[in-house]
Amino acid sequence: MTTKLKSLQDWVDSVAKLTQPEDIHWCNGSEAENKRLINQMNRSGDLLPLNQDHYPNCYLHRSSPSDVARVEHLTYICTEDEEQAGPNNLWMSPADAHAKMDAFFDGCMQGRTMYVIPYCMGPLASPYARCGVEVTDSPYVVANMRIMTRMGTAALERIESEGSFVKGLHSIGELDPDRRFIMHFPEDLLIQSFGSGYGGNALLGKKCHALRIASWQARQEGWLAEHMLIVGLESPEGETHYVACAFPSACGKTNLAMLIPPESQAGWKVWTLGDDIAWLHLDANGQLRAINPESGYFGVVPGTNAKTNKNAYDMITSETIFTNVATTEDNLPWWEDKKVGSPAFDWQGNKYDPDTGPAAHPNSRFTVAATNNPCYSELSEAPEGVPISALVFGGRRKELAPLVYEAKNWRHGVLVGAGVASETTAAATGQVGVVRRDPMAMQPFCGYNFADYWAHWLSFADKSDNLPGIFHVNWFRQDQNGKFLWPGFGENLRVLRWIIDRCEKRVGAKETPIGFLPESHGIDTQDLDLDPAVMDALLAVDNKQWLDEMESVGEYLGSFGNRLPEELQFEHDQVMQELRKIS
Ligand code: SAT
Ligand code: MN
Repeated sequence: MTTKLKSLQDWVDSVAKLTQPEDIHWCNGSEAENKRLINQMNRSGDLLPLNQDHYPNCYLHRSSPSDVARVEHLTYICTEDEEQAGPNNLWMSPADAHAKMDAFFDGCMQGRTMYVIPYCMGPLASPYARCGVEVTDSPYVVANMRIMTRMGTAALERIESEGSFVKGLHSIGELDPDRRFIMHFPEDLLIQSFGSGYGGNALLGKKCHALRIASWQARQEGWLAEHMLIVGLESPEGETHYVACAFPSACGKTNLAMLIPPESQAGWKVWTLGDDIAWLHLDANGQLRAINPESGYFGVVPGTNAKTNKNAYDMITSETIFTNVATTEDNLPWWEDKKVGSPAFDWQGNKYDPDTGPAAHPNSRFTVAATNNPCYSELSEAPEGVPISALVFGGRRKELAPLVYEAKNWRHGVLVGAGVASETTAAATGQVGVVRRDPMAMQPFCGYNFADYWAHWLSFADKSDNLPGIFHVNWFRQDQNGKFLWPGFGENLRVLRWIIDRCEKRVGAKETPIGFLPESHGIDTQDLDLDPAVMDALLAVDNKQWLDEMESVGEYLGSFGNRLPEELQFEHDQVMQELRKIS
């Protein structure tokens, strides 16, 4: 197979000339092609079949031990003007980056097959979808891209009719951390990734395209590409509201997207549209609508059990690629907090020894089709997406941030999003558990200067008077002994119900300098064994602490210099003034 689109054929030819593969395979996305690849990977050891009686069509991939997470310190935005990338990104000039990458790619696919993967991010019939082509020498990437995107012939047809696409060149190279870079050239809609086979570094449709490149395109075209799950909440009366929530990696987006209403919330239903990325557009009526550009989940495995997320637990018992989990004597996948079985081999395939750390890697992952999810929403395929009632920001904060609060208006909401901070997780290499600024949960993913990104967000206030409410939640507040104050998981529905009630103007709220908080009985705590004093603690706003926090937010915003939108500075000044008034 080849293509009738000359620009695509020329690009593939030039890549082949540089990388010198033994052969070239254009992926059509068919079942037969997938079977062939899986069989081939079973022979090469890239994939190990798991116990097929209990986990039919499930496979395990073991990464190279130093290739288990995104590498933010090796991820660059390469624009002609450094200011375009902003202080939130590492920057390299396109000329320097090309020189470096060309040297890496030179001859790197000798003896290997080069796979050409045409893919579509978003429903194939959606005007909001965007296409790309990833060229890779990793069959594991092909198998994952087939689950995570609409990949193959139909995508190629759309590309050929549109004539434009994002180019992604990927090679695992030698999986050497010292010869690894993830480069983005947003001005050329180009991604180049070398030396890693892992998730966000290698599945280029995901973070590289659907967030870094797409956020750049979205600014030019007037929409938003965000690190958000999309979930539909259907009330017992049959009314469904859709919310989109931005949390940093490994902070429970997949769990929230697949939430199971607890018994006390009988009659509620939850429908998943996406667990990681949302593309948001204003429609002709000024209604913000969301599509999920992905078609599968690349979720964190540890912690998934029949209690925390039964939907996910059941979903990953078939047709799933596991990466870096442990295995039992019976060759079942195993991970920390699975609650059944015990590990015989760790994620590297060594005999399990508790002294060497967890059996499954803390960032071990499952890749599974969205349609495997028991609460998959059919509207995931709707070309026009779903209407969004609320946008929710959040992070992992032991203290300070209350369980939930609502921004005073859109512009203040942009400040709330810009001020998000969270404790770091195992999703990226580096220290875990340190608080860092993660505006809109986009710190690792915004493809341009945050100052311009906030200006773009602010500009929506002029485009519609029908924008969703903006909220902030924190499921992770702890007491002095490190115990979580809020039960989380399914019980988070109680907080989402308050959010919907606010959007529908059905409940009052308490005004504070940081925004609107629930009144004392605003959140339904019936049947929840929660001391009222704990609820008070969860909804407390400590003025002194918040003054310190907002000062630190101010310093952070200040680091963007005179590019920072005045309106954002104004919102910040307003909150500071109100906090000072009370203190
Ligand atoms: O590795 S990924 O970027 O795909 C997952 C994540 O960090 O959210
Ligand atoms: Mn993510």
